[in-house]
Amino acid sequence: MIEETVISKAIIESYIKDLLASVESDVIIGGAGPSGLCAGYYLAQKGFRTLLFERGLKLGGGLPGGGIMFNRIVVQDAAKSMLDEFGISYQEYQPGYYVANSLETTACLTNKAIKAGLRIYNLISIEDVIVREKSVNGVVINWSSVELAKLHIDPLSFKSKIVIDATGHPCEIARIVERKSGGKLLTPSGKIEGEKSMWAEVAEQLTMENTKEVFPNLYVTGMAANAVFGGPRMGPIFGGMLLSGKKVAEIVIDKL
Ligand code: 48F
Repeated sequence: MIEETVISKAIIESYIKDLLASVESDVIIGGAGPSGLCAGYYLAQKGFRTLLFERGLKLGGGLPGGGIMFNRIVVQDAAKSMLDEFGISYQEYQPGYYVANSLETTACLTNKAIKAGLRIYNLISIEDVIVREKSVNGVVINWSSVELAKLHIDPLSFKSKIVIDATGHPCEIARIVERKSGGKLLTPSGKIEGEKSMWAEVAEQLTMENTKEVFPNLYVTGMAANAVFGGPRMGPIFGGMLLSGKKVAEIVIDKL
C-alpha cells in the first residue's frame, strides 16, 4: 500500500531538516555552473560546511549547452587532470585539445560535488548579501519563482564566513555589492570592469588571475571573475572554469 501523505511528509521533513542545518555555514556559493560546482566539490571534500544556491531548475549553467547546443565542450591540457579526477570521459582531438560530452561533464561534476557533501539548493536565487562591518557575511535568498513572478514577498537570510560569486557572465552578487557599497570593489576602478569580447587564450589565463577576493569575504570565480575584473570571454572551452573553481576553493580554504 502506498500512502500519499507519507510521501509528502518524507519530502517536507527531509528538505526542511537539510535547510535548517544550512542557515549558518562556512561558505555559500551562488550559481551551479562549472566553476561553482568545482569550488563546492573541493570545499566540501575538505570538510567545510558549504552550500550552493542555484536560480534554475537544472544544474550546470552554460555547460550542458556546449557550443551552440552541440553538447560537447573542449578542455585544454592544463585541466586534463581534472577530467580524470571527476571521472569524465574525453577524446584527444588534437594534441592539447580534449573533447568531452557536456552532459556527462555536468553529471560527473554534480555527482562528485553532492557526494563530497555540497548541499545544493536549486530554484532559489540570491537577491542580496548580508553585510557586517563592511564585509560580506552571508546571502539573502528567495524562491526563483517569486522573483520571476515579481511577487512582493520578503526573503530569508543565510549566514556564512565566505560568499563565492559563481553566477557567470552577469556576476550578479558582485553587482549587488557594487551597487549597495557605492562602488568600492577591489578592482582597479572600484567598480565592475565589465566583460570583454572573445579571446579564448587570454580569457583562460585571466580567469585564473581574476579568481580572487573582490570585496571583504566575497570571492569571484569562473566567468564572473572575468566580468568583474575586465577579462574577455572564451566560449565553449571549459578548462579555465574548472581550474578557477579549484583555485577559489584553495584560496578560501587557506583563509578559513
Ligand atoms: O554561467 P555559468 O555556467 O557560470 P560559470 O561557472 O561558467 C561559464 C560557462 O558556462 C560559459 C563560459 C565558459 O566557457 O563562458 O558561459 O562561470 O553558471 C552560472 C549559474 O549561476 C546561476 C545561473 O542560473 C547559472 O546556472 N545564477 C545566476 N545568478 C544567480 C544564480 C543568482 N542571483 N542566484 C542563484 N543562482
